[in-house]
Amino acid sequence: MTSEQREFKHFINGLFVGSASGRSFDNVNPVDGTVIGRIHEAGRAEVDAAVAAARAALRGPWGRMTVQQRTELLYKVADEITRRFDDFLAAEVADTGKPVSLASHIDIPRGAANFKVFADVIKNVPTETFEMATPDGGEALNYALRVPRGVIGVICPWNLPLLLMTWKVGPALASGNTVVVKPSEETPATATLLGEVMNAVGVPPGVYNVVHGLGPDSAGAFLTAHPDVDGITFTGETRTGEAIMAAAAKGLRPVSFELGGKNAGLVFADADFDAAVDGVSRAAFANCGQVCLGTERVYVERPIFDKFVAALKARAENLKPGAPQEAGTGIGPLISQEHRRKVLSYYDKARAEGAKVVTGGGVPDMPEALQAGSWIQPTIWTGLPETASVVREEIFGPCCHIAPFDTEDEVIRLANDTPYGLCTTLWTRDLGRAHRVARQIEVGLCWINSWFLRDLRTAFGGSKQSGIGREGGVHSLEFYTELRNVCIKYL
Ligand code: NAD
Ligand code: 6OD
Repeated sequence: MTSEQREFKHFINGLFVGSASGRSFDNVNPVDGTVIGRIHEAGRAEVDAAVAAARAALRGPWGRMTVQQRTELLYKVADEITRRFDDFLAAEVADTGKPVSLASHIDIPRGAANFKVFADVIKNVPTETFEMATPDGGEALNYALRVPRGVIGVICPWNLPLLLMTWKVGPALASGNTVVVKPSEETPATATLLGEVMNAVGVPPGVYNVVHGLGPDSAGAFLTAHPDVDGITFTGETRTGEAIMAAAAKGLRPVSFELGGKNAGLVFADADFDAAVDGVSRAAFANCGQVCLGTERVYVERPIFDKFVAALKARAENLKPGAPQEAGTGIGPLISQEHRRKVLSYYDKARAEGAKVVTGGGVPDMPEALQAGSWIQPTIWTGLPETASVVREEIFGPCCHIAPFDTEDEVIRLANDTPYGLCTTLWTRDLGRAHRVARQIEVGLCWINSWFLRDLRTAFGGSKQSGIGREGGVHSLEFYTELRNVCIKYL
């Protein structure tokens, strides 16, 4: 990537534009702490311009396209992401520091797939039709038209930047909306690159817009409070969701929220032991623990508790921290020094609250060239009460607390004792138990003998404070479209 490409401008109405205020901030590589770019910070002027462009595009050629024409364009978007796979990979890895092996298998392919999946969904979704009798003895036909909601504000986090952004932009555009995306301030690159893709394949100007900046008093807040935004879809922290919901209340704009979690992994003594260790290890440590679906609370049935703790410890200690491109790198850095300070504060709290530190608990020794990166050790604790802060609060780092349990009822109660409700993983060979427990766990997603395995046509979202609404397959259309009832009287 050239140095010029690492000046991140906004993408508004098909053009890359800087901020009128001249304000910008650093783009930092979490691997070694170097500044690798400048990010323009949008003020109200840029947000206004992006929303105006999105509104105009709705009324322009985009709004007049047939579903067939729109979906053909989205297929081209997916193909162009795939053609520029290496550019997207380099951009994502530079921003996040995640291992190339991870980004090349998950983030970039899913970024492309999200456009194809939702193009197919929108082509195949039926709407209802009813014939009705009329009071004068005649008949009328009622049918539903599925229409786009309008201009959608898309606010994204930094942990899976392209994947989570396209997970929203894909269905939004497939449904005929236009979007203004506010990527995380930590990860501007792939959203910007997607602007080039949109232009290359002929998506009309104004359909896809990007404004960079921070949250409060910056691009995020300006966008979510903008009166001409018709709906807001957001992935991020629960507390940020509260602020966005307050902003959306003015003008009664609907929201779709994917929020935080404190997910439990339940390991029964009859589980396939190696599969459970492997699954919990991935759920706790993949992407350096920065996955909303990750497991930070593990409950293991007492007869296999000690053996499980030892096996997970071995897995954690086997994860080699290293540069993203190095073969054998098992874990990357956290996204930033600021996030590392937060995670390390929980490592301190765990000790202060009396945890036994099974492994980790600090910062790894790194070669000199990488010492300014935000590296952290995968960490396992045992011995804490359920009231401890690291057992209750989302940390979003490569860490988990493991506690023993004795009965099915007990572990269901423990798993549900949280204000969050995103997901659970359940490890057992007993099919009856699997169904029984899945029914009683208060979450949006329950994995049995697996993790992060999902058909994109299925519903995704969280219960309780982990989200509002569901996205995925046709479920996304509940937010991105409205049904207009048309009633025509036969004459
Ligand atoms: P965050 O809430 O700090 O930031 C997310 C986005 O919101 C960023 O773009 C940020 O600039 C913006 N923002 C912040 N304050 C805002 C405001 N007042 N108004 C408008 N926009 C604002 O989250 P993060 O740190 O980027 O991501 C980590 C969090 O995201 C974790 O809590 C994690 O669980 C959650 N997450 C959830 C899911 C899910 O599917 N449920 C997926 C990924 C991440
Ligand atoms: O796979 C998905 O569609 C999805 N929304 C994953 C979320 C991961 C959270 O970090």
